[in-house]
Amino acid sequence: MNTGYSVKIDKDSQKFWEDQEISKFDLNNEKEKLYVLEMFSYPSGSNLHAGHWFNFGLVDSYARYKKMSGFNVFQPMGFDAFGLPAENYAIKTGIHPKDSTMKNIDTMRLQLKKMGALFNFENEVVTCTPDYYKWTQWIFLKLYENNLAYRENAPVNFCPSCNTVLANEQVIDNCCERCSTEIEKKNLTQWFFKITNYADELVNKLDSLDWPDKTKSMQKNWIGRSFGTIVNFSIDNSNKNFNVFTTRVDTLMGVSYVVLAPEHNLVLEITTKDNLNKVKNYIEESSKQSEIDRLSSSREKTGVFTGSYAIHPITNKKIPIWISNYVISTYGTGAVMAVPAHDERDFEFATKFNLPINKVITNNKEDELPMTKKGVLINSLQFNSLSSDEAKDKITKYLESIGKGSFKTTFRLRDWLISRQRYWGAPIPIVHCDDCGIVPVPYTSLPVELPYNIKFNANGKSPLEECSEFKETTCPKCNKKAKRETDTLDTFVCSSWYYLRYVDPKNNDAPFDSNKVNKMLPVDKYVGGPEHACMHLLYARFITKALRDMGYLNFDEPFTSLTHQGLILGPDGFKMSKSRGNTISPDKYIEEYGSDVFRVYLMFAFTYTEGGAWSDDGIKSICKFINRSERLINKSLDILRNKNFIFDYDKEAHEELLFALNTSIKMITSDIEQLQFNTCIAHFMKLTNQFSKYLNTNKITYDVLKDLLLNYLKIFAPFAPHFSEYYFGIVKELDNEAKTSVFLEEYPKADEKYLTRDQVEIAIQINGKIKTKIYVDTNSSEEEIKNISLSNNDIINNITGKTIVKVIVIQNRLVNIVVK
Ligand code: ANZ
Ligand code: ZN
Repeated sequence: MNTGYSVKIDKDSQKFWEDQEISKFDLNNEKEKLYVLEMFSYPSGSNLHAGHWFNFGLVDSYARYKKMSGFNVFQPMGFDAFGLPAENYAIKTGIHPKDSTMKNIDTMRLQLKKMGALFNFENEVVTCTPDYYKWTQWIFLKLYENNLAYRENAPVNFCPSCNTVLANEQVIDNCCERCSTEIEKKNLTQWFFKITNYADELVNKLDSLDWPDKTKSMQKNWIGRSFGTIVNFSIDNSNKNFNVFTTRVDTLMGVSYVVLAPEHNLVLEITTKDNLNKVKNYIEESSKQSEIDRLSSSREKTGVFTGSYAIHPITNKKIPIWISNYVISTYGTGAVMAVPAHDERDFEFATKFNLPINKVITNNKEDELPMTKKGVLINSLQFNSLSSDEAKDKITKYLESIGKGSFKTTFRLRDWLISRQRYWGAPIPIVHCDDCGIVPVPYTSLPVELPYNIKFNANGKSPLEECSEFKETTCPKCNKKAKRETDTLDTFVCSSWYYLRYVDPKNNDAPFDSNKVNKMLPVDKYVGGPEHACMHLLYARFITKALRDMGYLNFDEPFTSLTHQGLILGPDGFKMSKSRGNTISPDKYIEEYGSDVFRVYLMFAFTYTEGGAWSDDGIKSICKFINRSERLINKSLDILRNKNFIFDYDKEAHEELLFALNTSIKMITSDIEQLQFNTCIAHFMKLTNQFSKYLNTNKITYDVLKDLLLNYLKIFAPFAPHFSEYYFGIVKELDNEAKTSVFLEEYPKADEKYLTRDQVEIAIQINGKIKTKIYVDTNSSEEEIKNISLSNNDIINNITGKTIVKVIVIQNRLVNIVVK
């Protein structure tokens, strides 16, 4: 009976899993929990493509393996459903974002189900539904209550094409992350989350995470912590003073000028009359440049002298104050002390404007920097013999003692800008009252629902701003007429806590039950794209820590282990996208070959963390492999059914097989932990060959073969779930056992005792005559071989009563025992 693996098997297995509730998650299960999570996706109009399959399907194999290894696996799925694309689509087509989004979700959900993954759909969350965003708003209010949300007028990034502000994290090379339009700086009143309160912990805890090093270092650099010193300079002939931030206070004695950012609030006050025009023009000019531009090292340094001087806090010497665009106003204190012999930017600037170049000595020797060759040595004897760190410490403490400085840690990270002037997002639950000011919407009035009837237009204003039904309200405090906040929340706020809601998605009284969440979290294996390093992954960590500090959570980090899947590109080498027309739909492959062939092909053809350009070159050979495996299974089944077939048990062949089987298990279980699916499949192919070689020996017993077949199917089950489930059922029928799922079986464990098969046959002679043969490990020592030989029963029988004169061991060949 050879049915041939087909779509029918896919359907049967899926139905079986559904009937048996194989994916059903029970929080109270005694087994150790394992939370496997794939970053949820945006329900876009295009169907699931090969890339989604690569991401979701392969992680499902890992989850299935973990389930078989004894874990209570939780693998939920949901949709990140708010966002600009649906709104832009509405402007273009008139189709309401809610309608298009919900329709897309329905399609995607169906496609995900067809994948046959063990997702916990009962725990699904959809971020654009009021029963979810009610709690997103609740989180906003909690942050507000705890001084972690605030409103401020600030220069922000504005994308003229998306017509909305962007968080710093959404600006890439001064362009909008989404549409690549160059951003503009605008002064606007916006809402922020105080992520900077957590900057220190966000850096410190990174080390404890099992995340790709590159991602950790990207996040670390983004947070950009610097340990340094604040130094206070007073201004000559004035009662004013200013601070600089430096990470090299050990070079303080070499300062030859100071630079303020053009936006620094002292600039106009201290500029002398003769320099005022020049300075004003310069300020005007730099306001047009982007930060990125200004910080770029290749950019020629420009600047102007203010005419004023600062007083060095230790030497009391006068040093000129310049302004330059290489100093940015939003970092440190917006002012720097310049030490051209030790800092390249300062050196370039000093050379261009003919400013003095001084150098200092630490460790009794000069820096090896090329600039120091030009510098004039400043003798600061009290610090010369110290190391750079000792000098920093000593100088800062001295400055502290004279009230001129202090230790200071500075971060590059800015607060998270969370308000967006768009419709399709969770409304910010705030009311503006003329009398009471900013009034939070009471918790009992949540959710603040998005109105459905709305006009979409591209005039740059938020549709909510023009919707009086939504905007006009009463003040929760004084009951007078008031206006709702019309900004909505950045969708990254929605996705910063969805992994918590999954555990308790139907809770109507709270975003989640803390007990449940504390039991299931943190996520044990998180899988998603590397592009989230400085956005989602940072925001989610912040929200977790903030909720922890409010007492809702008892863990510090949401995702202990993270893997980035590679990207499956279109055949043209570009990212798959509908507009490029290079998406690969899995459907036709699944119909032609079955979903497991497609899954195994993705595993085998690409490295999970690397991905690559799509090609279906090898899919036929994977199909052939599955057919071969199937023939092997069917041949075994035939042999097993035909019970009176006479087999002659061969211990040696059996041992060889056990070695092959256990080595495969060992390799596969270690590789799948690393999500190295391609090598898992390679090991399994090898096992298939050995199995079939073994079957051809015809030296086999019923029990050995049945056991082997069951193990073979269990090993393959996570990788080819439908196929293995089907044949597992058939093997069970042999002895009229009830059909149970292979996924309720324990994943085979490698038995160490079969793992040392690199053995050689050695003849044991007594006085030159062969008495018996034994197997020993190839790497056994002479002493070991001697001991094994002498404890062999045959040999003992032959030598009892005799005296051993000597034992000659010829490694890997023979042992000769000389007796008399
Ligand atoms: C004197 C000095 C001497 C510096 C030296 C460096 C080397 P990180 O590590 O990125 O924190 N700096 C401070 N504020 C700045 C601003 N707003 N715009 C541009 N540059 C600024 O860099 C800290 C160093 O960057 C500080 O230490 C300061 O220059 C400069 F041999 O002070 B340093
Ligand atoms: Zn009021």
